[in-house]
Amino acid sequence: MSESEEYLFDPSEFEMVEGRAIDLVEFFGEGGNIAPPREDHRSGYVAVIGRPNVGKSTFLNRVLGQKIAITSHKPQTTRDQILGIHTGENAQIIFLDTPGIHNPKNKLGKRMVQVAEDTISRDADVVLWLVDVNTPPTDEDRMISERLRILHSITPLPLLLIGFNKIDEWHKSDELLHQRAAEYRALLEWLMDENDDDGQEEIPIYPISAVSGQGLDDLLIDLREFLPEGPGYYPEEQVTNLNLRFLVTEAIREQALNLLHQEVPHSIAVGVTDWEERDENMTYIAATLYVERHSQKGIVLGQRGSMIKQIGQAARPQIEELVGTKVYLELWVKVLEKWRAKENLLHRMGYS
Ligand SMILES: Nc1nc2c(ncn2[C@@H]2O[C@H](COP(=O)(O)OP(=O)(O)OP(=O)(O)O)[C@@H](O)[C@H]2O)c(=O)[nH]1
Ligand SMILES: [Mg+2]
Repeated sequence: MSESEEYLFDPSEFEMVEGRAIDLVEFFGEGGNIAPPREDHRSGYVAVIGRPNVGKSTFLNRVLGQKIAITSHKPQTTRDQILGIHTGENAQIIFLDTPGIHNPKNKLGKRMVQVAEDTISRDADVVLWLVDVNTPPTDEDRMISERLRILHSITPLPLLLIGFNKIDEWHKSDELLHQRAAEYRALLEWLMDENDDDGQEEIPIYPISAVSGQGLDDLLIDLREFLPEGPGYYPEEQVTNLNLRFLVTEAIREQALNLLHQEVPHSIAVGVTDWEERDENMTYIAATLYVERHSQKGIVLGQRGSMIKQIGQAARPQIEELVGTKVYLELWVKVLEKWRAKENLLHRMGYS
């Protein structure tokens, strides 16, 4: 065993929980079974953007009725574009969850913001800008408005809507809600410029709760109307295009975010290093958590391996649900000096 690598999580110490198997065909689709074009069928891409922690990934999971994206009360959880497919009677709405737009401090942060901006200007038919209704616009919201203005000056933005998320926590009057709407609309005055042919007359605002589900049905009805006519792009049973290995690494990262504090979870990248189907009902998975410094390695391991053990235990039920079998999980920790600042290491970690 190399010095920078330690094996510390012995799965045999844990009793196996019964895997709550999901139907993989339902999850990933059989492929090829694309719905034929129907009259009045609509389809397209909705980019879900906003500053970190406003609830974009929670929104995606809620709308899909399945957990695809990891979530956390800590900011900067999502690092990639996460595609989720919502297929209804007469529409297929493809949601693109994005990393929170923030002022980046390293190459990983820059890459995350780039992913969000590319999703807006390259992939989206509609942009849903989620904000936290309970907070007046923050510096980050103002920065997003400025970034949107710049993107719009290069390529006209698709239709932009605002989602007032976390409405379940709003206990103030309707009048104050209107005031809040005016505060956010004011950030987009430049888009409502009547001299701009590519501008918008109004910015629709949807009060929603990704946690309680409030307002989501109405939003979905309107989103459908805003999309162009077209066939479903994905088989109707398919929920995402993400591969299982990626989802497994994310499940581990989610628990690291839950259990670790400050900069440590943000310094972690997870890679699957081994994957074997041992038998019909048992999959062996080994994964490595990469950290940036030796001190962080100690924290992730915890006293006599107690922390990495906890991360593994917490991640395993979700992984078993994803894989559909019981899972034998081995976790390792490795130092990859300042990987978030180095292009080649970002690439190696799958962030390129
Ligand atoms: N009360 C309430 N909390 C919410 C709602 N939506 C999300 N949250 C919480 O807000 C926190 C952040 O949620 P995420 O979905 O991870 O936020 P995000 O916008 O994807 O964050 P990043 O990936 O970091 O950009 C979590 O603690 C969620 O439980 C909501 O509608 N109501
Ligand atoms: Mg997220």
